[in-house]
Amino acid sequence: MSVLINSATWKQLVLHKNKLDKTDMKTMFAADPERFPRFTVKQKGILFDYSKNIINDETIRLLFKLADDCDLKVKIDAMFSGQKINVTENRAVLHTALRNLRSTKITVGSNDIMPGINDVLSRMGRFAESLHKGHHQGFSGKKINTIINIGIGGSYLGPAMICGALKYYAKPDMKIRFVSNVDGTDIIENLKGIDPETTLFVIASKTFTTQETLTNAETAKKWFLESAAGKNDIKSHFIALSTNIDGAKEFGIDPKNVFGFWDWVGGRYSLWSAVGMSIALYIGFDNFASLLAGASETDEHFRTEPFEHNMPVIAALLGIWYSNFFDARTQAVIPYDQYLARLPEYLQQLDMESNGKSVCLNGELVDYSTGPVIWGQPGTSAQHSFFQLIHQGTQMIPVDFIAVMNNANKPGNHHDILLSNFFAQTEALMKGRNEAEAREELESQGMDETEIKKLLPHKIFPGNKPTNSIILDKLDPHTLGMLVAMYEHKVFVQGAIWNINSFDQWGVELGKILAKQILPQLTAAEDVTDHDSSTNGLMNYYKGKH
Ligand code: G6Q
Repeated sequence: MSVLINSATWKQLVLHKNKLDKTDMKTMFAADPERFPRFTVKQKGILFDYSKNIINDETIRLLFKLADDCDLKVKIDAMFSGQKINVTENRAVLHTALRNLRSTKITVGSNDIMPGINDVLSRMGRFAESLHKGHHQGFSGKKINTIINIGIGGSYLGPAMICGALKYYAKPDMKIRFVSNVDGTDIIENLKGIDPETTLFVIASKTFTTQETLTNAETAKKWFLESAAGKNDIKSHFIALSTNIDGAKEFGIDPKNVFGFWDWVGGRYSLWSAVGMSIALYIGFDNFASLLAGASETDEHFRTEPFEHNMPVIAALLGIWYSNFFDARTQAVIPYDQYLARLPEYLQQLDMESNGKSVCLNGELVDYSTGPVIWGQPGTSAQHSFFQLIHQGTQMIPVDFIAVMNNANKPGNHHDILLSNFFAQTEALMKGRNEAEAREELESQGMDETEIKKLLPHKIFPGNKPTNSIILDKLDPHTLGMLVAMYEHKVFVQGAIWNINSFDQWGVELGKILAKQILPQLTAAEDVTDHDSSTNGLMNYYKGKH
């Protein structure tokens, strides 16, 4: 049995959960009018209400004790100070340094990394400004007005989510598209209607070896050369964001247009690095800097606030509470803001690639659940599809509800309708509807007893479904930076408690290797015989038919 589940605190949490099973949130709310202020944390621009969870003071006390038992504070300091906490890759984890806008010294080994970070940031700022002012032009002298970001995984999801969320802040006339999938449809469809004279291709790849990205980049280069310009024009239409400067040069990108970063920036944590260039080009460098400043504010909050007021710590511990003590296997994130439509998809990678692990730092297999499945869609649309299962299905699904107070677009009373749904859903999930309430409703419709008896079981909602309500004052770059960093640190805390490495991704690396082995066999003349019979059969079927 692992140290974690054998610990006194873990065992106390198991017993405590059994006690809480005898009551419900509705009863706890009725007994305590102060429950909302007691279980709410405010950080400038964000309110985090966790009162609609199956918790009481004792739960929180035990969860904080669990965090202490796991040396959470020490682990937080280790990350921020550049210790090599990514032990399987022997790397520091310092995406927080990328937004250390006060430039306090941070070292990796004996090197202060801040001068390098600041140098890339100012190069990014200069490039973005020169493009926006029309100094950096396309080969025919026209202003660039279209960005095509080519990248996958961490070199795609962060920038795509942020650009979608901050569309309101886009530079006038600037368009952005993202190509990630190696399926040729992705690039072909995204090149439709694009003018090569006014398009900048941003090739984002930490390693600059990723098959999908390089294939798409080559196709883009071919299209660019065929449709217009000469080889010499590549330098004004292709830039690279990468730690592999030589790889980018080899592709043909002008070294002046390669923006570097470092191995201590994990792919899924890279939007704050040069990988954020597409964001800066789309919304302006000042807004990108505000995004960093927002994240930096959450970093300070996370590093310095006691656990009682620490949003990422509380969010993480609640997740542990449900994953490990209620056997909740998934967690939904529902933004009630259309601009945040891609947040769940971004969080899927952040959380599932980080904590989808089953081996502890000491190499032993875990004997408890780790990262849950993360999923979601924007509300209110989601209410009309999968909410049924959250209300009345057999699984417990904790939900993060996210709303924006001052929405940018408020035709008529859309925003009040939107938010009334937000409040109604969290309340309904908590309260449910008991038999008496369901009966009353049916009786008020004039139904006879036989019909009521038939329908009643279907009309009862168990309730007691946990939700967090996160309300942003405004969806601006600063607040978005705060929110995203909050989720990053939540994932970190859970990894720290589960004693896993949240910063490697050997599963992703395996996929990269396997596909490369199979590719040559698809074009070879002879039948494939060296795999299992299913894989051989499928590959030979494909070879014979295409
Ligand atoms: C993220 C992962 C992975 C990575 C992609 C793209 O943490 O490592 O999603 O971002 O595989 O890798 P490159 O940026 O190296 O092309």
